[in-house]
Amino acid sequence: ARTQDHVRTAFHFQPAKNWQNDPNGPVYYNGMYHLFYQYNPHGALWDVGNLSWGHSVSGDLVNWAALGNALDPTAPFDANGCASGSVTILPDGTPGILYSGIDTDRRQVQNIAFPKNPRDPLLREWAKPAYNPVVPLPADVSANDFRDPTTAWLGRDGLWRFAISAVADGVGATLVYRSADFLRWERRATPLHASRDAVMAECPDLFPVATRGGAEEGLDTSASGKGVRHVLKVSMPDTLEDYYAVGTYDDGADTFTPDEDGDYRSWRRIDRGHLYASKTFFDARRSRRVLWAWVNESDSEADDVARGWSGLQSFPRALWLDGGGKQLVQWPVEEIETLRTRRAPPLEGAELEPAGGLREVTGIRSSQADVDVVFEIPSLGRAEGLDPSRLADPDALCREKGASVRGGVGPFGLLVMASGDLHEHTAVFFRVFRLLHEYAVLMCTDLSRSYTKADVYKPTHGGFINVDIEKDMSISLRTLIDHSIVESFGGGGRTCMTARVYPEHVVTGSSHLYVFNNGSDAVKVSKLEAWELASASVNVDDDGGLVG
Ligand code: DQQ
Repeated sequence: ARTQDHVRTAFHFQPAKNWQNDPNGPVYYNGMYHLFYQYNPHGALWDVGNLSWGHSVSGDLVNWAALGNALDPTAPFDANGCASGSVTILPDGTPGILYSGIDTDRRQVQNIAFPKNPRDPLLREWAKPAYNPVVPLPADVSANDFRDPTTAWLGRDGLWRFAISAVADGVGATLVYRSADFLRWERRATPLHASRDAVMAECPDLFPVATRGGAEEGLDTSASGKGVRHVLKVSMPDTLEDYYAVGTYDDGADTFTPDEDGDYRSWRRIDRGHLYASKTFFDARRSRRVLWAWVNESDSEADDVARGWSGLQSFPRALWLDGGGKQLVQWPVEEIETLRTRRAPPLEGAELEPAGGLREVTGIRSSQADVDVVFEIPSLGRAEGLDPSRLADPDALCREKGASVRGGVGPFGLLVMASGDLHEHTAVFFRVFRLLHEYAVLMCTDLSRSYTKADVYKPTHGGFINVDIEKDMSISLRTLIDHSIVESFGGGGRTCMTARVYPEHVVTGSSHLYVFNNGSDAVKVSKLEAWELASASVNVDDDGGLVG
């Protein structure tokens, strides 16, 4: 039976126990989805010297069966850790792992691995050829700053490329290597992208997106030509945030040119909350690009050790380029609907009165739920004014104007993982501001009342949503609630916000779900679908025990 661990999730990917971080080598192969991940098989804390690649398979991206580790730090070229990397399907159908090893001299080098038995549909065992590393540490790159090779792609010249994070001669860069046979690689003279802004832009990901009017389809990593743009994404270790830019990839020079100027940190965010080291793959079964990302803990290491595990993966998201061609849109993969059990009685048409409107969403276990709600606003007349300079820091604005601070249009939204007395609750809400000639829609996740436990990191997440509020006069919100993680998708997935919560009321009672309105105008709930989600089978063996 599931241990009474109130932090453990019901439908997010996590190993049965121990530490996990980055998603590695996600791939759809032979009718099954594989997820590898940075794994410490010996405990609940990160220990780079003991990093293995954990490995699970799934038929639906929701239920997962744990397999043995795919890579362990056993060879001279990875003795001090098997760090992050990717999987590429070669023309003959063989999957190849490209990963960073920390070798016996603690240098970061790039290695290759192939399935020991290519006929094993589960790809349980992987062989690491003795000729590794296939890319040793270059002379101008520091030993600690050369890692995270991407899935490789083919240029129109039929040559392979992969991108990799490096600091070369003091410049944070994303380098490109090229090969005819996937074994012998040569570095391109110029980086894919370089910036003095970043000391080390980790976990790069370069992928194509379709430009046809916000087409939701995904493209194979090697796609190029008409109707294709590219996205370069990087992870910045100092702020633990993922950034991306839409731009043009030139497969002649192997360069990426972002549409919008500026250094990495001025790029757009994959998620305005707590999410890092994201990696996408092309899901050929459903022709979609799917994103995984690591969501670490906000509580103390002591708590993690006591629980025996640390780290979640975000729920897999399909992602595509929005109609305007400027930003990505992300949405939970539709397979999540297979977990929907009870549905809350409809609240459509409910009016939330101003200054304290509150309606409970009943009839479901709201600690594992999927909520899809649309708020309709009657008028923008009372929208608070905002100095345009404040657009630069939505987090600060959300901190300053939390869910309990009365507003004009908003705050309105959801209270999730709430105790019956509201002593603990996490607010996910919107506030509409009037600028000089237009309006801005701010989305916040306010954790200040999420849990009463002291000495725990309680950030406030904020982000503006790129929607035309004057045209729509409504704002949509989809929120996945799963015990200690709350993932929100505002504006149809234009602004995403992931939060970790550790409420204590769950020990003695159940959680509650509300819609609320602290604005000066009434707000109407024009749509609300709230489903209880069943627990998925995630890395548990058939008798429901948790396998290590
Ligand atoms: N985590 C891995 C590195 C990567 C970092 C090691 C990002 O390869 O750069 O666990 O979280």
